[in-house]
Amino acid sequence: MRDATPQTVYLKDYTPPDYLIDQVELVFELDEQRTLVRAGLDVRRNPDSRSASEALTLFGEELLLVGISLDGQALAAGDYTLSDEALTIHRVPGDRPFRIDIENIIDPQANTALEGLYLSSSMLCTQCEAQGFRKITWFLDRPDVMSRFTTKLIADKTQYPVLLSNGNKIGAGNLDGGRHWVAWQDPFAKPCYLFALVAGQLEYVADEFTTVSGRRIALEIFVEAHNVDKCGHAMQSLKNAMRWDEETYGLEYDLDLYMIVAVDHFNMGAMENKGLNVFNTKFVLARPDTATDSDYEHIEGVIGHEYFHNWSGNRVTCRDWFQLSLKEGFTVFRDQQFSGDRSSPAVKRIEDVNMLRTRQFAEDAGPLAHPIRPEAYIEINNFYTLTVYEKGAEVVRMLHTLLGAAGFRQGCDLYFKRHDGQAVTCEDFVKAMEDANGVELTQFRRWYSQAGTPVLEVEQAFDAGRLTLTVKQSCPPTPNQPEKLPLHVPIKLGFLAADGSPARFQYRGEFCEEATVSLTEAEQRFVFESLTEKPIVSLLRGFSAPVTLKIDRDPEELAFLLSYDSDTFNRWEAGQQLVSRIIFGLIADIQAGRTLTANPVLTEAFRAILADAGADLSYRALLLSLPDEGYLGGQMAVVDVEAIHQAREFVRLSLATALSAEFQRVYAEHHQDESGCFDASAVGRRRLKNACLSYLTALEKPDSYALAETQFRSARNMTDQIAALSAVVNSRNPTKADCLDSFYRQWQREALVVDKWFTLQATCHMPETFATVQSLMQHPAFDMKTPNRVRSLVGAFSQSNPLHFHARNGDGYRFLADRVIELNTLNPQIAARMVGGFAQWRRYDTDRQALMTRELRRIVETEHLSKDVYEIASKSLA
Ligand code: B3K
Ligand code: ZN
Repeated sequence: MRDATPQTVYLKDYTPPDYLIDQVELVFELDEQRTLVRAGLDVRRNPDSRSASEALTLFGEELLLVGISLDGQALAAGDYTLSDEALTIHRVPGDRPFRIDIENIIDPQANTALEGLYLSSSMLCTQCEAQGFRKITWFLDRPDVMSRFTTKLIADKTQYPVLLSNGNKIGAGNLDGGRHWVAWQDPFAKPCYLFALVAGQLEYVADEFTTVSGRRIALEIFVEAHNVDKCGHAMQSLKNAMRWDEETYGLEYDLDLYMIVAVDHFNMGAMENKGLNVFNTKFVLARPDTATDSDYEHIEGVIGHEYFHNWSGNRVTCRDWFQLSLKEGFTVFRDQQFSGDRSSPAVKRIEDVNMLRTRQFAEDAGPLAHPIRPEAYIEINNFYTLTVYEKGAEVVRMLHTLLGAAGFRQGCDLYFKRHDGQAVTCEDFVKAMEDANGVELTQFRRWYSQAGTPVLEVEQAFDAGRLTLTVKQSCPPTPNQPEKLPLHVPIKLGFLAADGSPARFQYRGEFCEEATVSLTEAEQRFVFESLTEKPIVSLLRGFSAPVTLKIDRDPEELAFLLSYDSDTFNRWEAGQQLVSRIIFGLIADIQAGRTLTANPVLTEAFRAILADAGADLSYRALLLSLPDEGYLGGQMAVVDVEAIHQAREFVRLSLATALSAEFQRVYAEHHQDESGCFDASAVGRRRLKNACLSYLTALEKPDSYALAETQFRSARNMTDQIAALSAVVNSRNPTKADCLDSFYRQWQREALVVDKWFTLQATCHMPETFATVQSLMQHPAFDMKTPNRVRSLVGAFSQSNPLHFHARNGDGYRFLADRVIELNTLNPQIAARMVGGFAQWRRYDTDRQALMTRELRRIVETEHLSKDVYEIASKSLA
């Protein structure tokens, strides 16, 4: 049990800060176990304060106080009160600015939560978002307090030759005892969550970027010496992002220096600290032989994301943490646009929607559902969710769809101009969109406050050249929101003629081939005229809204759309619907004990895809992909993990059997060594070929074993090597143990590749997987203090291996609960993420429900439970 019930924070309770801190002068005497922090704060009463109190309360946790003074006068013990979470000075001047000086000690080595100042390998680094600065010193740790920071770092020169902080370097020098100092100044006022420092033995790769107005910006990427050869792609990605933001949003970089530091121990992907991004190594390091094509894309995406935050997040920041989606949803939308422009917009959109529907829709349908602007939290770190990020991005995308690219850009221009240097709200963002476009978005605002995934049910009627679509919208109840109001939903649509060509139609008097209609009522009719024949409708093109679409279609109609829809998203979607429908039929057969038979409509559709010589090979690989087991489970009233797996494997095997010659031909046609080549066609060839390999593996035949083993042994790039190893591991290939062993020996010094080795085994569908996972926990390379490693084994098993995690005997559940309890004391944020594996317990049969809730209760009853774990576990049970 927790020691005390943790408090809930509510959006409705927001009040402006009573004090502001204009300037901060920080001095750090850095040491692994005993870092001394001196903070000088220039404080004044906030003219907008609503309180009459004379006290000043600063947040602080896990700090050892050395001394405190007000305007140079040391305070006595009776002048202030110290608690576990705050320092309150009873009386401070209300009528004039004053100065607070604090001295305190922190222990970075003991900090395994990786929040505040901590040790990663041998370097010191910080993570302050959301509320980590209070673990460095006492402060008004809230995003609406923005200050100018000056930071002086003092450390041993041999152990910490590189000393970095935000902004520009303003001085450096040597001190006695082998120590040195470096001072930094950030000219931009910022909330303390954007503060950062890094100290260590780091090498760096340098480049430069000339901005549109001709300013030269120094770019530096800092890594440990053995990683210097893996920074090229990150640097190029940074330059691409800088140019793209100028061209697409007219936004230019503002400091003279942009630094990125890659660290091994990091709770999430990366952090946008002003001028000094700190990154998980996973999103920086890449070399063709160590990183896959997807890794290359993710690196570019995350580098872009953090860079784009410089405007959407840093120059204009959030008033409070309930507004998180203001910066995250918007910035995810920006990074999605960027990645689409850099590769294939069609493929990028499908990948994003696939993830949203598989994972965010599940969150929206479960006990942790919340609106993109939540109304209450216990631990804000638990709200860095798929809903706030990915659904948040969909909401911004809908504004883009409704206002058009030009209108959206005008709205953004106004938003940045109006709010530069301010801490604002989601409301301010929508208001800027309205004002810049002269439109009214009252109903649209409900997307910010209403949780849950809306369902659209569509019926069609055709008569004398006129098609009527009747659309009903509803939204299932979510925690604390039993009733839902109709939302403003943009529906992009088009029609196909019998020969597959686009059918022209008239909508509201205008002739067109595609239209975006606005659904605003609970039930609404849309009429389309001047059609020469009854068309096939293509609805929700590009996935124009984050909703579940229900429309009656037979398999032939889906196959038709899969062949002809000109909308790349809907073409892929038709294939997914077709396969899903067949899989659900097979699941019913399995549950009723009937024999399974292959579906000829699907075989012929896949034959056509394999025969197609279309240019975008990555897209073709996606057309061949089967819906994820998690996505299929999300559509079942009671998830039957075994039947889903069996049915999906049956489809894979039947397709492989019926089309083995085609799969072999396409494989051979595209299998060539193009290591180091990352243009769209080389990446596409690898994707398509490896998709074929995966089907051929299902045949469990000596020649497919040989094909996988040969590719594994001869591969010179990680994409091909890991795809082949996956084929070997997910089959009865006799060389499995040997391949796994040789892969480990080859890559044991590359942490990120070793992570892949763990993940591959944790997500394997073969029967021995759980025993393997248990023995991997004892592997010398496994470490509970390294989040990437925990995610690669514990996270991968519990979140990406439904078949084995949900094993009937409950072993998987007990395993996860044990890990959560272990992590709770080491790293609450990571522990809370892992509890997520239980959140969907209501979706399973009663036996599994009982097993999962037992483990959740065991977690809730653990002594010294962190706020993070308590919130997720108790809300999951509620
Ligand atoms: N803003 C950070 C996330 C911080 C998470 C704190 N628990 C990374 C990002 O979204 O860019
Ligand atoms: Zn972000």
